[in-house]
Amino acid sequence: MHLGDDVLDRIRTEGYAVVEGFLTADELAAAREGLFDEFPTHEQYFAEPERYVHVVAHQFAGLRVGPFRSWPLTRLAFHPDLVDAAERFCGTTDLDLYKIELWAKYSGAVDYDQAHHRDYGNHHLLVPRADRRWPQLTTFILLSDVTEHDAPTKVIPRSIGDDVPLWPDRLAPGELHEHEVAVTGPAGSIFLYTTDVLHRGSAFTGHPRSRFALLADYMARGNPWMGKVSWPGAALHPAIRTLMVHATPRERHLFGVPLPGHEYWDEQTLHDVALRYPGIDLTPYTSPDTSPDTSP
Ligand SMILES: O=C(O)CCC(=O)C(=O)O
Repeated sequence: MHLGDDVLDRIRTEGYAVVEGFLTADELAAAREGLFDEFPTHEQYFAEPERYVHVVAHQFAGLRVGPFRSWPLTRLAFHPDLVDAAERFCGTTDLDLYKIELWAKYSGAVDYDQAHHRDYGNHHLLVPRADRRWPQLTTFILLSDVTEHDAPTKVIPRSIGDDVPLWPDRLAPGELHEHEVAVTGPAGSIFLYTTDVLHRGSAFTGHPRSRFALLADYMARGNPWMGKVSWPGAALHPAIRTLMVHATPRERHLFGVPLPGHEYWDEQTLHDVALRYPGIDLTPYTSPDTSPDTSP
């Protein structure tokens, strides 16, 4: 679903937006299939929780960095409507997809409750600018229905949160709970927010319950004081091979691969990259004039 300017305006004014029906039913079904290559389904987990203690050993045990084995799951992180929204929000097509994660939570074994915090704490070496220059757009694509009982993210609108000093990046447990809004919605919804916005993970309030989400975070490329994951550091992972073979030049560029027309591409690199990633179509990189415009 196209994310209109009204959605971007809400992110700018309130710090976040929740949009239902972002994914089509087919996109959601295909992604959920891939999700359950990585994590047990609700039914599998609750039938044998003792078999899956590793995914609930602590709050973050159900968090996995992408890309993933499943291409339909991985490609949600650069869904064309998400990339389009991120380009408009960050004011450039020269974007860095700086983190992809999958997060599975299951009720019962672990307390997912958190204090309110701002994500820039571990997405940024410094602090975000108050004038919102160099924004980081962070997102959760819900892969299961999330009600009040399903450990929804809770967010503090900017109208309240902006009065709280940027540092420290987190509040005391319980602080500002009276102002928080629960991010609920059916599977296929998207929650978008920025790294200077107060929010927190919350506990399940029912049992047995589960929550699944794919997280994808964007910023303008070339700002090394911000970021989180190193794609070159993950390059030996088989899922990176799948990504390199299936992605378009535009999609590869979100991970840092030079566009067609870049001086990196010459006879030697075309030959050796083809050896590294059998099946990759490098034809676009042989024709310099196909390079998309990346000006702001
Ligand atoms: O999982 C959530 O709902 C939010 C978690 C969160 O904010 C965090 O771990 O930084």
